[in-house]
Amino acid sequence: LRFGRLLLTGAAGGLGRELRPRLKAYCKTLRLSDRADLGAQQTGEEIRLVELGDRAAVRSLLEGVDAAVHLGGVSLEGPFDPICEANIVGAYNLYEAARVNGVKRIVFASSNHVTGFYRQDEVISPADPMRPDGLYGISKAFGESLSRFYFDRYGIETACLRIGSSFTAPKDRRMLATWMSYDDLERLVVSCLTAPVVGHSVVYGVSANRTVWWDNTSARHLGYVPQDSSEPFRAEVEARQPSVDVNDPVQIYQGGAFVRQGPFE
Ligand code: 15L
Repeated sequence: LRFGRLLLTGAAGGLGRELRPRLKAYCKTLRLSDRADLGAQQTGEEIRLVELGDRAAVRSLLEGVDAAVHLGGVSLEGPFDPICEANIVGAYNLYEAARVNGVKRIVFASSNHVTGFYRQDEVISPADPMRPDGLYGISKAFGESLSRFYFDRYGIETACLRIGSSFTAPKDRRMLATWMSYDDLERLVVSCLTAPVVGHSVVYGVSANRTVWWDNTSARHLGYVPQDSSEPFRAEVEARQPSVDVNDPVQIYQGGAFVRQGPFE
């Protein structure tokens, strides 16, 4: 047990549900928040139904918290207003709440869609300029900039996780490169919570796959060593998706299907 109280936002989402039981091992109390139903409160849990756009509610959500894992928000490409409310206003509310309540470390779920307009034949690193592939990616880019400011100005440490595709298994050829197992997700989040120094770091959330688009060398101080790989799924994925259309933007760019969505007005 390293923490008295940890906060997990977005606890009802796909990754929140995975991390909920896993993070309990690292804290006395796990505070869980979401706008959606979180089910029954288990021993060692505190459940809070909170809209990230509600500044006062988010402020009290971070009271008495040692560190936060911020997964909350819209997780897909879509119209601007909901993304703005949850991901842009919501991220601001969260960092202001961290500042006011003295929370010193945040693990922020960013996304590979911050750099989704790089090509699948390029290997990039967190040092490369952002190339968001839509409004969702732009909102995550905002979160990365915001957290950098809160580190430079107020000393609040953040690890920005540019999560690839964290599902039970890779679903298509793209995910052979972008896949991160749930066990590696846990390893990454725990590394970021427990590393002696995080500062402001950006790391791609990906397993040790054979096909590599992202170079995490600059984040080695976090101590994240992925143990899983998409390789055992390759034969099955390639059989299901036998050919790749090299002229299709979905197969040209790292962001996949996200790159050709919208406009929404
Ligand atoms: C994301 O950011 C989404 O939240 C997730 O549902 C996946 O689509 C993932 O990216 C991906 O790029 O595969």
